[in-house]
Amino acid sequence: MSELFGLTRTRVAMRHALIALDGHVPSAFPGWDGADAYVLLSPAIGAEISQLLVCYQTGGGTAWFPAGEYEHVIYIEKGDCRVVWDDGDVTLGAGGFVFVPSENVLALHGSENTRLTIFRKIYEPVDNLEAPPAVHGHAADIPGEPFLGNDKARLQTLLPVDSRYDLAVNIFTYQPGATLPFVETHIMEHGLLMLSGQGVYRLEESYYPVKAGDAIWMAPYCPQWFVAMGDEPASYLYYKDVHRLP
Ligand code: UGY
Ligand code: MN
Repeated sequence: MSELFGLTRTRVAMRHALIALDGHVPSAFPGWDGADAYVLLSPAIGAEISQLLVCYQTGGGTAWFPAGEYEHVIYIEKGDCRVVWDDGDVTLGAGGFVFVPSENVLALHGSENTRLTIFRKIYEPVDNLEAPPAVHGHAADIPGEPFLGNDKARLQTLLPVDSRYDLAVNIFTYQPGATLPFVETHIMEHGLLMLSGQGVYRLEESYYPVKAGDAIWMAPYCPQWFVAMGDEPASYLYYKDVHRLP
């Protein structure tokens, strides 16, 4: 229907955006092979960070990033990927994640039909604080903590809670009917990917039906709220900038 009548749930506003699957268009980057990149968020929309969805083609392929001021967090949604950087190497399956510090050449060798999300951010150093080391793990090994006491809304914190890291990447899982307990308004920015289920996201003054596959951008101070709806839990992966003075 969307092709016929020009309809989409995608909405791009000044301080938030909802990017639905039906509008995705791939970018081609030099040296990438067998991997389609969808740049869902970037400074071009007003965000501080970039959020890329990478889908590997038949036979698999390679995505890569040159060394520089950018740090990366990679989360494997489906399939598997060997992640190689200057002095590290890890093979991750679905639910696996890795943080790779800035100043590393990064190569992502994915197998056929692998889908992964990358958060790409300029690292913010702090005087007398050493740079954060690489870290990897699996979401299944990280317990979901009740959010503000609500065991129907659980938060998994993938990266160490350690002020050397200037970003957090979390997974929030809600049972049907569970909500963010209040409308949050905060200085931190979010880039978000709906991993499963569905619900309604409030972004500023608008309420959007959202479902697995959708990406969302919330600029700093974007009022935000969520309710999970339907028969299954809803979960989303999101980025947040942390541990740095304004
Ligand atoms: O960490 C957060 O700010 C989170 N509670 N925000 C959100 O889920 N929109
Ligand atoms: Mn928030």
